[in-house]
Amino acid sequence: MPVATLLPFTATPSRKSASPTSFRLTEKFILLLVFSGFITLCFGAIFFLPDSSKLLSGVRMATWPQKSAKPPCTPGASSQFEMPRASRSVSRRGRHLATFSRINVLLHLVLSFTENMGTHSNFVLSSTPQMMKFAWESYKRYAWGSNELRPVSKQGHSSNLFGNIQGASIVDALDTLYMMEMYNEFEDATEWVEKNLDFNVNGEVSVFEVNIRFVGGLLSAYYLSGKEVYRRKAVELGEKLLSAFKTPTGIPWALLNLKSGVGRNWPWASGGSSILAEYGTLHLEFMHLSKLSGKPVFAEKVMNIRKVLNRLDKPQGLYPNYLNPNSGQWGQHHVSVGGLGDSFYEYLLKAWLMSDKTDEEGKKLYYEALQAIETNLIRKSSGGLTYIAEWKGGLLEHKMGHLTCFAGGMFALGADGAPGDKTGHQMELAAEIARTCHESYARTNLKLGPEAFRFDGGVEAIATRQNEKYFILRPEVIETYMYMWRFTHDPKYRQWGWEAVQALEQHCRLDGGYSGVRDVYAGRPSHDDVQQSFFLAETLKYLYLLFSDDNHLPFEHWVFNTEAHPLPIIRKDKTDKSQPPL
Ligand code: DMJ
Repeated sequence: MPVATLLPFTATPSRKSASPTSFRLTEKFILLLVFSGFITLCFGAIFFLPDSSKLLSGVRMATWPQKSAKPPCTPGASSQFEMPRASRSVSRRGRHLATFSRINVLLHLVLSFTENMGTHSNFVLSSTPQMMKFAWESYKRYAWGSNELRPVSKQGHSSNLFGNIQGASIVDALDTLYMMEMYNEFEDATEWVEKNLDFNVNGEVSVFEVNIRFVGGLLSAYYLSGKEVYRRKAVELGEKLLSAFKTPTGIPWALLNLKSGVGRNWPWASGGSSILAEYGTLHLEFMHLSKLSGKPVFAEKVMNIRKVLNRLDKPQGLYPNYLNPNSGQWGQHHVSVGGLGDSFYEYLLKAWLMSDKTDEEGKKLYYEALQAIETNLIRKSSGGLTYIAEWKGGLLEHKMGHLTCFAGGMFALGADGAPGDKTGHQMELAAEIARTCHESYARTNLKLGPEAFRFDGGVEAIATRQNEKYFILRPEVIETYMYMWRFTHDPKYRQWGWEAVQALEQHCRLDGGYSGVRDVYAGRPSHDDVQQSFFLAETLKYLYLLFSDDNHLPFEHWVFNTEAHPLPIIRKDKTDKSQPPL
């Protein structure tokens, strides 16, 4: 029986979602949009009308087909979403016409928005699949089978994270395609996975990245579609990753050669250490691998990580980012809720939720860690912005990463179970973090968030170092908006998501796909030429969920891994024979 029939993809249909009418933008916001539409229209007309008015209609109609949430199911029908001929000719006509394409996308957004003001959330909801279609079709046209797309040079791209495994964007996108009802594209992806996804390759991979993107993506695709190939591939890859745990403590290596089974750590990591956010972000996927394979070994490996951590003293109750897998001792005392630490905390909370709230140890560890973070790391700026600093041997660095912005969503997700009547307090903290992260976007020229922003030297929520000003299509801020929307239904979170959609369309969308930008404070974007696989897995999925009904992938049935791949809650009901003993 297909697994999907066992798992509610949506919750009880009777549950009312936030109605579109509950979303009322301020008049100021509407006026601003109408005004920007007018300016855009004038700008486009001045520069481009002499070329051809047909070009305008070609780009508009083909790029943003109206009301086409569900793609036709006939083979080859996806061609209606291909870049139109007009648009391809645009790509050959240099910088001005590339600008033209972006301007017209924005123009269409503005005009469509004003036409659809009454059903704004529905409009944005139907826009995000169009963004996904464009990202997917671009990847398919220029980089099919590669790990990622280079949208400027229009070719494939592979970072060293995946060794010689191919197709990261395909596997990362599977569940987003499925939930957006892009079934033709999902079938293309399935065919590629069946024929080409190969883990018997000689190359060194990041255990963490391969786990969250490939194992997580395959597991979700299996649970959503019920296709056996995804279960088989997830277990096959999980078995290969087991070699990473061959260390004296069982704390896994960061890097693993999939062919030889030899592991090692990042050369830059303090004292040859493994990284908290890497070895601490295997739990959800490995528990599901045990469930789906009937082999307890996966669960045993991740439960052992807990045991090792439980034996160690924590400075001020905090978890340092570095742990030596040979000695079992902490490395440098650097603590962060952003890079190097982030998803370890997320997985403590989600381990408890995914276990149907039976994993009491996960719960206890999460709320204790959160208390230590609040005491030692969370501060308020003189301008009233709450932020999460980094801790280096007892000294605070007043910097917050874009990665850290996921914490708003995590605090909100965990607020309900908070001990000692702290639910309200944790929701307030979550809202404060969301506000600060929104400010980090609002205080830039491009209205996209920098990689890291600071609260010192007279600035607040602004990047001051050149190497922290980039934006690589990361999802964390939108992820937090999505959780905040689901738990509060405060319309500002959808407004903020809409602002992000506009900025992405205006500055990141090129005629060859979506690209990150090098400096969010620059007058004009300089593109980094990478469409990250997590843009399809996370950024677009969280945007879609932000504007969806709450009963779409409801939290009472699903937990998202750190790459936004939904995994079902493992029910404690012992009569469920599909659950092997762990
Ligand atoms: C994703 O791969 C995951 O969210 C991970 O936990 C860290 N960040 C990237 C996207 O920013």
